[in-house]
Amino acid sequence: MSFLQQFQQQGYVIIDNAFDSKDIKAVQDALRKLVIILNKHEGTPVKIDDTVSTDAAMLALREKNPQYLVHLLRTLSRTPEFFRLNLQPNIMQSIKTLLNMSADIPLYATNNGILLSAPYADDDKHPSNIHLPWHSDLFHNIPKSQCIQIWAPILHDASDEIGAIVVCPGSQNEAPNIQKFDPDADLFFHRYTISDANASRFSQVPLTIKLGQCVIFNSNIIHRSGYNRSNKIRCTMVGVFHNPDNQHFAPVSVNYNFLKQTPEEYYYELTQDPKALPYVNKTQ
Ligand SMILES: O=C(O)CCC(=O)C(=O)O
Ligand SMILES: [Fe+2]
Repeated sequence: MSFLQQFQQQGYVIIDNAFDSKDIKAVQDALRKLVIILNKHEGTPVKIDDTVSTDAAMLALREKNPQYLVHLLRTLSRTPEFFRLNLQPNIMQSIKTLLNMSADIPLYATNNGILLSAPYADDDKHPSNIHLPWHSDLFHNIPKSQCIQIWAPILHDASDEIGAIVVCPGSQNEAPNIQKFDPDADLFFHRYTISDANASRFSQVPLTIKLGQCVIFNSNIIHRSGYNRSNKIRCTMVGVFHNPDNQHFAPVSVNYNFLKQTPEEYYYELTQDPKALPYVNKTQ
């Protein structure tokens, strides 16, 4: 079966040697440096020397405050080291081939970032512990856009133990009809989900891929996070790429959520202007 046929039938393909190993190492080194910097600004730092793995350091910081992992994943997601890895030319080329785009049309990227998942705990719904239930990304996307997603591990191989992404091959045409909408669900953990009963009508395949491999998948395919049963942090790179040469395409604007102080709070701190008071203590 050709690359294109597999994508059309199964809804995903796995690319071998998708990344330059130097580029993966650069992201891993950047993550470690960011952990050390974050720890330096913590009032009572944890011990991080050469004998302490990046996982152990992240878990120790998370123990103090789960929000530290959110700080880390958001910071790493906007580093040049991450962008270089996320936008590897050969992955971009494969995406254009799968979207039947000519090479000179630029792709448009959304949702590009890093997800961190601590060892799985049933009751933990903090964004430092991403564990997504069965879903497709049809409604977490620019409506009707012609697009495609990537997924790759960047710290450890995506083993069964650490929780490889699980997909339902061939489900990409069914997913639009079976989404459940929960307006109260945290957007981070998906507002549109698919029931276990619907997912179990398909085979469920964990994509246990190695560091250096990358999955490209149809946004409509039914998938979920794997359970992280290890004592490590699962670190995943994701991204969605759109064909802008499509009548339904429209770019998005992004609202920033400020993790510490908001600009209005800072303005109030400096000026005590009462007009800004209603906006104080709104930090998410
Ligand atoms: O990495 C994960 O756990 C899930 C990622 C996912 O659902 C996605 O990339 O669309
Ligand atoms: Fe997803």
